[in-house]
Amino acid sequence: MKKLLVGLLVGLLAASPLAVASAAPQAPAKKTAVVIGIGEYDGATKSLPGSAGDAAIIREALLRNGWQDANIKMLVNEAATAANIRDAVRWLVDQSADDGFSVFAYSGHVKQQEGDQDGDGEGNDEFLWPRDNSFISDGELATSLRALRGDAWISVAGCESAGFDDGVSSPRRLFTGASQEIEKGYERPDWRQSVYNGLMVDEGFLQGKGDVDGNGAVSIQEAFNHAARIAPEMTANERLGPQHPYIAGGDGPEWFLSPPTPPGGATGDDDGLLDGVLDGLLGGVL
Ligand SMILES: [Ca+2]
Ligand SMILES: [Ca+2]
Ligand SMILES: [Ca+2]
Repeated sequence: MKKLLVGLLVGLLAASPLAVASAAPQAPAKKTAVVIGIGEYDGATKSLPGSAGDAAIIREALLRNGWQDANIKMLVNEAATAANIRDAVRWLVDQSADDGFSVFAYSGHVKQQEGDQDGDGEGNDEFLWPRDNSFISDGELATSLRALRGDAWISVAGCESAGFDDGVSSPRRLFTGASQEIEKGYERPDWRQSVYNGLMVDEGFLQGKGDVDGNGAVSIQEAFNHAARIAPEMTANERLGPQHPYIAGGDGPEWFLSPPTPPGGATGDDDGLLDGVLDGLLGGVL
């Protein structure tokens, strides 16, 4: 049975490009990302030792989980102007698809101001702090991110991170952040990373320390829980108080950057074989 299937598929695929398209029941989901890390600013704005490092480890985690380099837009330091950030968010929304997975990750300063500057009814507004010191409000960012189609993971590493979840989190949009809206977020200069991303992405994902259930795959929630457990005690003695990472949205118990192989393996049944063969062949052809 298995040999017959393979032979049939190879015949179909060789026939014509049209046959390839119609023979594929599901193309691999499109995965796109915007990763922003701002440690060096124009003017007198204080440098941050961890933001560029945050961007690098997030990129590494995405690459290890099937994101293509060409589909990860990196805006680090010099490149992270307000105009470029707005362009990148627009690009992310344009690229998003109902069956796709988008990631928006920010690491940098956050500005908080009273007085409902962006007119969304909040007493306090938070702003992304681009390297050219031209701020982007939480209201503007939330409006853009709410237009994302498909699944999305939004991650903010900064002070008052949770303040950016203004209707962003939803069943298909998982929002995580370094701190509650009334808290600061901290850096680990010795790691060249923030506390939050150092724990969540470097330790949680890349070093595998988040894999609490031991199934060999680290879910976003597992990596987050690793950070949420350790960050408050790591920052307990900070003058402005500890940080407690924030999470909201995302239907179901666990989200994976790339889903783990189901028990029994991908070749455990004929359906699995079919998908595996098609993915493999199409990967080579396209
Ligand atoms: Ca606002
Ligand atoms: Ca807000
Ligand atoms: Ca796991």
